[in-house]
Amino acid sequence: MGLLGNILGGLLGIVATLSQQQTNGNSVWGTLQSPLLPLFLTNNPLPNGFPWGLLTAKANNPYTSAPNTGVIRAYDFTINRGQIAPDGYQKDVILINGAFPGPLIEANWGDTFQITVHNEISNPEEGTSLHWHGLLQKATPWFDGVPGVSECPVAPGSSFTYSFKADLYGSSWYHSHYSAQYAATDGLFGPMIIHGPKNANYDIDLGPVMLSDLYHTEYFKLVEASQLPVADPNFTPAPLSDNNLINGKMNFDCSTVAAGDKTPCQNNAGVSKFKFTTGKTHLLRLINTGGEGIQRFTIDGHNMTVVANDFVPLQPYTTNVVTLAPGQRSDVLVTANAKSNSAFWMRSNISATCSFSKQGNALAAIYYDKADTTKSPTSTAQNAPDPGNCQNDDLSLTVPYYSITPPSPAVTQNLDIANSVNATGHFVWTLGGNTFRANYNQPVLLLANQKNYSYPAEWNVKNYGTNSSVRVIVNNPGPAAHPMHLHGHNMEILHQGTGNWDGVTITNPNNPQRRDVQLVPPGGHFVFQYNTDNPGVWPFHCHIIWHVSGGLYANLLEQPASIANDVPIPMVMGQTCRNWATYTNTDVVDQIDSGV
Ligand SMILES: *[C@@H]1O[C@H](CO)[C@@H](O)[C@H](O)[C@H]1NC(C)=O
Ligand SMILES: *[C@@H]1O[C@H](CO)[C@@H](O)[C@H](O)[C@H]1NC(C)=O
Ligand SMILES: *[C@@H]1O[C@H](CO)[C@@H](O)[C@H](O)[C@H]1NC(C)=O
Ligand SMILES: *[C@@H]1O[C@H](CO)[C@@H](O)[C@H](O)[C@H]1NC(C)=O
Ligand SMILES: *[C@@H]1O[C@H](CO)[C@@H](O)[C@H](O)[C@H]1NC(C)=O
Ligand SMILES: [Cu+2]
Repeated sequence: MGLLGNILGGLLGIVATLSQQQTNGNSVWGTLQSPLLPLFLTNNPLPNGFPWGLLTAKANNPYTSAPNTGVIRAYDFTINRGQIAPDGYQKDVILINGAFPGPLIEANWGDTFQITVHNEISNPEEGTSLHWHGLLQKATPWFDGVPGVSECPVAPGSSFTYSFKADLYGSSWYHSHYSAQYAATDGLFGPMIIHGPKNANYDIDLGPVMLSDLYHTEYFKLVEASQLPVADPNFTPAPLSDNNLINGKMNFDCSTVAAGDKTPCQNNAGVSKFKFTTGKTHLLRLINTGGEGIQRFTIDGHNMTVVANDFVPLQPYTTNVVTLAPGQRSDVLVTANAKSNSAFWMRSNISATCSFSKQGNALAAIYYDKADTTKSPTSTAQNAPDPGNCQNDDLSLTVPYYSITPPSPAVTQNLDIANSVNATGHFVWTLGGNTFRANYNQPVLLLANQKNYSYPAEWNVKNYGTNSSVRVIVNNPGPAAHPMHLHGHNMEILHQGTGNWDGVTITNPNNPQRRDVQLVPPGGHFVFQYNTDNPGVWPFHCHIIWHVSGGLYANLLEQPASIANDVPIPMVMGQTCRNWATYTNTDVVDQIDSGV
């Protein structure tokens, strides 16, 4: 009958056979004890209502209006190795404060995050670095968290404090940007929520709903296999994920474990549970925190109103399925309009045509107030067949709530996606003609700060000088979809579709969709634009771990003279590099991939 049949048929009960500590360590995500948001307004009420005062999502430009609240949101992260069994199959992980998924960081728009990271990864030791996905990091490009680009990695045994403004509002996540540490559910990620003006009304903020593919093998081994010469029989460019998780939980069918694999495995480890209040409208913050899988999210018996994509509030629209590639988010509103004793399945399926997975269908249970939480829901799935085109919702549907018309661009360039086999027989991805490889000891931004703008080709730096705006055309003739992520900006997505761009057509030219990750379909293209108001070195890369490990990455250098002249560099950046240099003097770092 298979895993899903057993769960859906109620044969495997909804009562977990493992404790929350065994599956997720110190995390409470996915349990009925998980708190509603915001957490801090109850702990730490603000004196005069909301700190953004009279600013609204409709009238105020989010890129220039962030208040300066003076409030610091401080968090302390200790990172070390551990062992948990998120789906019942025990695996080695790297955890933040012992929790998988990691702890929430939460702020009001205009607050300052201050996050101290203690790298206690040992046996073996590894560097690390954390990226705060989707924030602009204006005037703080040093704290973007990309090793070999904005910082040296945080050396084992060292600590580093990231300090940056919550400059946009909405739902996002933080994750390690060191090699593929965040993914394969080695664990290094968690939710980042910033409260700001609303563009739609709701009653209850249910918080993050993190969707992630799970790999039972540790990232290091998988990345190693993806970086072997193509002729090597063990070369695996795209390993299959083993399972799919909602808030770090799902059941696994241990009878499918390979013969000879003696890893402890427990059936029916437990799925995530959510509470709905009858008659109320709930905000769910959907985040694809996975490494490869494109998720198709539905809730049985309920439609969803999409109110934001990434950090961009939208003119609300209704759908029964939301598609999210790694790195992407959607805020959705769901009204609990069924009977008060009802229960429904929440589902997230990894697209079978666009991604690589063995068991891609995740389930979680939603219980209305009077429902029996010890019983499985018996609801029927939405009729939402996968179109198999590996595309986000049509750009004509996704209209930003705050309107911005892009100017005629100062410069237009192609950064096309391709792959090849290099001189030593390795498979590499290229973006704009080059494959990328970081040098952990020489962050590009720190050199730019010293007015050094000549770099090795493998750092793939595109220098846009003082151009006031940049338009980038990304043609993707190959057979894979790529979720392309730009740091430091929201991209204005001018067009996406199949074939190459016609060079003319723009969807909603007066107010195109903006977001920080956009899917480019196989055999297709997308075109984006941004204004260069943020001096820095901004990564532009695919968010699929195997692809970015294989070099599908470029550095977009913006207003280089201003980096050197206008953006004061904290001295701690130099100290971090000295710590890393000291560490690498005595320990050889096995950089098995692009490094990011
Ligand atoms: C979802 O929306 C569609 C289209 O508006 C509508 O036909 C359908 O009845 C809605 N379903 C639910 C459960 O509200
Ligand atoms: C997800 O998978 C389930 C089980 O195969 C199926 O019933 C459902 O229709 C799928 N949903 C989507 C959105 O593909
Ligand atoms: C080819 O790519 C692999 C993997 O990135 C790298 O280790 C190797 O040095 C590259 N070979 C050449 C000749 O650049
Ligand atoms: C700039 O940095 C590169 C990479 O480290 C180095 O090779 C080059 O010599 C530097 N140029 C100057 C002028 O210092
Ligand atoms: C604009 O960008 C192009 C492409 O990188 C570059 O060649 C040119 O020098 C830039 N122009 C200015 C004024 O910086
Ligand atoms: Cu990719």
